Amino acid sequence: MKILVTGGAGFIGSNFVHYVYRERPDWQITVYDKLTYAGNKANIAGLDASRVAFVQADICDEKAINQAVADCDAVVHFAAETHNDNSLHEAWPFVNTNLIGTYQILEAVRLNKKRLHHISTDEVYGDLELDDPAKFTPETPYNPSSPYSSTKAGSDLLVRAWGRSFGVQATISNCSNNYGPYQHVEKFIPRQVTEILEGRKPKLYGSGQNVRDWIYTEDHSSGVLTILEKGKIGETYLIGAEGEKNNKEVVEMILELMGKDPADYDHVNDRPGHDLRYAIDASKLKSELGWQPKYTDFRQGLTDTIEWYKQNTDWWKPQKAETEAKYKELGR
Ligand code: NAD
Ligand code: TDX
Repeated sequence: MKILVTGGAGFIGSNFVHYVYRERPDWQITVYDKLTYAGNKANIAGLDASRVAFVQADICDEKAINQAVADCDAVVHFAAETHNDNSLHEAWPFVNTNLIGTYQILEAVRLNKKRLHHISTDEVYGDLELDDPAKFTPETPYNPSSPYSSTKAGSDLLVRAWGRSFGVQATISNCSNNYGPYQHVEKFIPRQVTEILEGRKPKLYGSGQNVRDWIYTEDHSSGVLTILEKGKIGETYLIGAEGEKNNKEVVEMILELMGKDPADYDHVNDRPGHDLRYAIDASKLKSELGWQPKYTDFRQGLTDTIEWYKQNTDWWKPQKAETEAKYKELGR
């Protein structure tokens, strides 16, 4: 088996590469990544070059993606612009990569008759009220809020249409908020941990009542591998680990685990259009494909993640000042 992993030098993509490298020792992996500000070759350093190849290219580059797809058995498509705050500031890279890039991948898998697994997000479903007993299911209507989530929703719809109209052999997964090693410091948990490590206070948007459904990234990887191997073509699976927490609780837990006063954080400007709550019902993936998350102790996962950022300052320091300068411009 030879897989092409787009966005394999980013946070979730690189964790997936490490996972497959370990779990499927006879597979060949090609990482295809443009290395935007969010991509880092160091994320996949130390892997045997006879098993893991790297191509630096853009998924919007028709010729390059076609060549790479022709040379593999299956594509796992992680590459995307992924940060909501950036999408509110400048939407074009999101429209370009998430929509046009996914279109180019669909055309390449159609021409070369390859299997595709498309990675998406729970944000395509919009948000839930805090007291809503319902969670997102594969039947929930799409209702995205931000330029980021609307372009991810559009990419999912392209995949569905290419499946129905052209017989492209594709599956889709929509996962909840990931955390773990190699996550860019622009995202919520790494931002707070590294703010504390640099001697500043965590920054909570608005009241902090917004709920995210946290999953340790290795559980996302095992879900994706399960769908790639056992998923039914044309189906959508939701991946989540029943990890609902509001942002205030998470900030307080980070402070406590780092030996600080849990009340010692700043309230900053809220994100415009800020989704209130996400929650995933992953029962289809569990009952039909037998998947189960392993890392469901959030406190332990957070402890390990904090430790990783403490041990890997060389990895995150180069991104930190520029990221905070961008936030300063946005008043967040
Ligand atoms: P990330 O921003 O950390 O990494 C994205 C990667 O894609 C980077 O390596 C970047 O260089 C690459 N990339 C961006 N544009 C590209 C292009 N035009 N051509 C080639 N490569 C390009 O993202 P992430 O958080 O790891 O997310 C990966 C995927 O998972 C995305 O599709 C995202 O929508 C989805 N997802 C993320 C989460 C989450 O919590 N982070 C949750 C659910 C789904
Ligand atoms: O400094 C912050 N303070 C804060 O309160 C930051 C950066 C965020 N937040 C809040 C906003 C959200 O409610 O924390 C929550 C999580 O924020 P992000 O890490 O930006 O994630 P989110 O917007 O929920 O989207 C994430 O999950 C779904 C990923 O970035 C997406 O790529 C994924 O699709």
